[in-house]
Amino acid sequence: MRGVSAILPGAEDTIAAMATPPGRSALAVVRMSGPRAHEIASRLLDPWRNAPGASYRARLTDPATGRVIERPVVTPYRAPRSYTGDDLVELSVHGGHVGPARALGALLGAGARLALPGEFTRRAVAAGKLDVLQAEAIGDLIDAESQAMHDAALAQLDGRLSRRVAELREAVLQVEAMIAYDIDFPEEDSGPIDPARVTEATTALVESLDRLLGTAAAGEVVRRGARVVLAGAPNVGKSSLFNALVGHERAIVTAIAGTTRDAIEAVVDLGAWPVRLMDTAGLRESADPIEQLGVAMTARALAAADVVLACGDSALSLGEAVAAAAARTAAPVVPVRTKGDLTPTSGDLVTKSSESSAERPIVVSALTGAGLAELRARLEEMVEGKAGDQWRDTPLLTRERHRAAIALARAEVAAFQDAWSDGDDAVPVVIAAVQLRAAATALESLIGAIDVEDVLDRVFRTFCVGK
Ligand SMILES: Nc1nc2c(ncn2[C@@H]2O[C@H](COP(=O)(O)OP(=O)(O)OP(=O)(O)O)[C@@H](O)[C@H]2O)c(=O)[nH]1
Ligand SMILES: [Mg+2]
Repeated sequence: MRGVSAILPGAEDTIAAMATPPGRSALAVVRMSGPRAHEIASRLLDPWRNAPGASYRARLTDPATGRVIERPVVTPYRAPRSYTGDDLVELSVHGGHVGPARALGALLGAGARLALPGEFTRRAVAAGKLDVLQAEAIGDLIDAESQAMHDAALAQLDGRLSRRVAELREAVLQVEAMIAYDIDFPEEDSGPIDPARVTEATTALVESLDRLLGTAAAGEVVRRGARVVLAGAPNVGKSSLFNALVGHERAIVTAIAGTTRDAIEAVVDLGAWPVRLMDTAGLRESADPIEQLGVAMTARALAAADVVLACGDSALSLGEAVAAAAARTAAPVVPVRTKGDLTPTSGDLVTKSSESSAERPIVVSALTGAGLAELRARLEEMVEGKAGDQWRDTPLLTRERHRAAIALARAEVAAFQDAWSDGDDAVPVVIAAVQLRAAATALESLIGAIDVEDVLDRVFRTFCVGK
């Protein structure tokens, strides 16, 4: 199951790169991997000790001049016990613009080649150290913008999703094995396997695939953040509330109705969740073509929202905002009563006992900050609700590539099931079996158990050099 058997282009090269970004820092890491890594290190480092796992201090010399150019801490790794599976040397040097570049230059001058983006990790995949899902997880760990994404990536690196996909693939293979008799002896009435057992197994398989597909919504929220849209009539204080939630004056605020013309986005962290907060143009009929475009944009933002904050500064405008938002979105709408410092709210906000907490407006003031904590808490709750609560315990589909492969496998298994349950005059079992094979292949492409160069190219294109 593990490993990609393809011979990697340039696999015989010894590659080197900085593993940390350039700039002022206490330390920087330069690494080198490949068949000549130890030989090159032995020529440049004094002393050179090939004792895996033991770091030591050394002098690094310039191959051209023989002069000492750095004082790195050296960590040698011996194949296959390294990140890439090849011989590998890590140099921990002083940070800054010059030292790391000179160290890397020395390695390149002595025969190493500059690594391509993601080439270290790609070698790890080729060596069977990681499967493709785990390699993607490493990219996600680096790119994570929220704790939730980081947690999901760690779980994926741990192999949680890989194991689930492998189990599903195993289940497909089992169904293939069950129908093998019918393929070999099509004349026989029924094989040693009761057809009902095949139906049972495929039904369970479709259910499992559906469950995994069901995590894609949470995965999407985890990856790109929940879209929370502020909407309401002009001048009710949407931009002021937006600024208060973002923490600085991001959007223009004036007493003139129709100030905001564009949808403005800012990312805020809400507990573990990333939230893309969006301020919009006030909803109203307008003859001004610019404002009309803004209102159309608001409508699009509402349609794509995960949660809507319907804002109003009076009971009337709030009611209208809720109705206008609900007409334009399928997302849950939270009523937010703005400018709570101005109007006494007790009169029009007496809550009916029948109102659930989800319907009760949250009273806020962008001016005093009152109610903001409650609003954040409610938002966090709603985002959790959108993402589902099972996501911490089950593997999560965080990429479209994952979702598409599982959806394809599901469609193929379902098509097989249809053909199978149609009985005698149905599609011959040999043909139906092609669908099972396609399902298995879709699952295999996810973990990279088969040669899928284009999949690998796509996965590694976005990596940084040095990973
Ligand atoms: N007293 C008080 N005034 C507020 C509050 N929030 C907003 N305002 C005032 O209300 C007016 C409109 O505020 P904005 O935030 O620009 O309102 P908006 O909903 O974004 O308006 P448009 O962009 O025109 O749709 C400004 O004069 C703000 O100072 C608040 O919490 N308390
Ligand atoms: Mg505004």
